[in-house]
Amino acid sequence: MVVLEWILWQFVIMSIKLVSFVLCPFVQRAVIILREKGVPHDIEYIELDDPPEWFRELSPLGKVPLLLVDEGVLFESSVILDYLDEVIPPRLHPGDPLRRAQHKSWIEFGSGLLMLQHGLAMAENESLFYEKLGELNKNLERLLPPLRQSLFGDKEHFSLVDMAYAPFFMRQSILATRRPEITSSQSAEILDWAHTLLARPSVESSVVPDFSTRYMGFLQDKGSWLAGKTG
Ligand SMILES: N[C@@H](CCC(=O)N[C@@H](CS)C(=O)NCC(=O)O)C(=O)O
Repeated sequence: MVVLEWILWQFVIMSIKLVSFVLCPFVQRAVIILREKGVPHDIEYIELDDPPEWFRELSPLGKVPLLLVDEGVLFESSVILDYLDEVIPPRLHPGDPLRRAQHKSWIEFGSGLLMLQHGLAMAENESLFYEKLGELNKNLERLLPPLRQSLFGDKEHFSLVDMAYAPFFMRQSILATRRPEITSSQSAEILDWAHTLLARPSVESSVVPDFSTRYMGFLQDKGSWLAGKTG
């Protein structure tokens, strides 16, 4: 049944293009679901510092990701995840409405964590860096009750929450190559979840091969204390 639905879907949706900035964690969420579901797609990379005119016209918020589905334009990574999950079997979001809504809530929380992480990575001096690390770690602890209650983080079932958090954990591990306390200060449950997500093929292949170098180079150019620390 799932295979039949998938074949029918191929005839219904003709083309999918993802508009991306190469370092964007929100775009990465969309790449992961496209890979998980085996959906043929094109990716068009743009520079956010100097976006093309067609992007300015299409993107109401001026942000990536955009998902172009035939003539339709989708924006906001969580909406893109929902859409692709709805139209391409198998469904990964929980069937139970309350649980599904809880997953959506935690995806929103994950977006907030990505913004905190960006603030940490961009901190221009040591004291600001440690202030931001404290704030991020305090928020990360909020993940412990739902993880302990198995609301998400099930190793046997990859979920949209997993897809939403994998880009965050990938950046945590890269940043920790410069400041190991970024990950060593995290709880074992969170590290265990991160480890599982980062080993997933769809996650490993969701960024360009030289992603770490590009990410660190971007931070250096922006004057990040962490990225400049060891030269
Ligand atoms: N809430 C949005 C966030 C997307 C976002 O912040 N994208 C960044 C790049 S990672 C962007 O396009 N920034 C351009 C800008 O703010 O001008 C989502 O989940 O898709």
